[in-house]
Amino acid sequence: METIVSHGIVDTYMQKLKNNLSVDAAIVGGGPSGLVAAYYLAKAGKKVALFERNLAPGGGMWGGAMMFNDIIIQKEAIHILDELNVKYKPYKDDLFYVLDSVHATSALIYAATSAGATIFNCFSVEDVVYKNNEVAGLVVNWAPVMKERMHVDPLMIMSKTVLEGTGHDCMIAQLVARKNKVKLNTPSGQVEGEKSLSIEEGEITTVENTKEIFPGLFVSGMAANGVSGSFRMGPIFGGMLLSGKKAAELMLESINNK
Ligand code: 48F
Repeated sequence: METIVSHGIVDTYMQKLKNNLSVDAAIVGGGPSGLVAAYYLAKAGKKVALFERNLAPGGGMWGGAMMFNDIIIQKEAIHILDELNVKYKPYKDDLFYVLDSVHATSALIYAATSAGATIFNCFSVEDVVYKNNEVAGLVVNWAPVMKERMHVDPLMIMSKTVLEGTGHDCMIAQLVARKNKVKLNTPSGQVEGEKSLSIEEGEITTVENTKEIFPGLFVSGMAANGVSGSFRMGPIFGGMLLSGKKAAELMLESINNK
């Protein structure tokens, strides 16, 4: 019995990993924007692998605001919740809706994986594969290896498109610009850095700033505003969902043209 259990896990896990060494879309970060992008890309029939360094994907969505575990979504993003079968309650004249953040976060994870995306948790993305002046994949390692700063070499995941969805730090965009001394598709050519909180503007610009910032590298969610120098917005998540959907649409176009 013990041997069967161990064999079952090792055999299927290795098969899953081998199947995802070359993908259409590699997503860094399992926050709401990354999860929604994973859902739409997988639904369109693409091979999608999402890498999340924490044990639980979901990023900043689980905790609501100051651990009051409810979040707000505006009506513009409700169609995404309906499609993903996420429950919500109207609030304030049907312009805003309230969601239980634990239900909503687990629903996004369930929707992405049910559509066929594979999530690798406890994986830290430490670099990108850079070929012919394009981002061509990810360099990954076990998150505890990175945390312990162990000197262990990584593995590579090749991908037609990469999504930077790491949230406030936008660490993938930072390292692509710094290490390769290249200009990103931003006003200064570098990561502009996030501004303080302003909900209305931040929610709009997070969708506007969702784009391809370097050949092969797309950006979504809070990282989109961090890269392009716009505002944070706190515990409202409609922009994150709309950004994930837009990222998937842009990536699909790019994948289909390759
Ligand atoms: O920050 P995060 O939730 O991403 P998001 O989709 O959503 C932002 C909102 O949660 C919130 C907000 C709403 O208005 O402002 O902050 O932009 O999730 C980012 C995920 O990326 C993971 C991190 O653990 C988190 O779950 N992550 C960050 N760096 C890496 C990573 C890395 N190098 N490798 C793997 N995962």
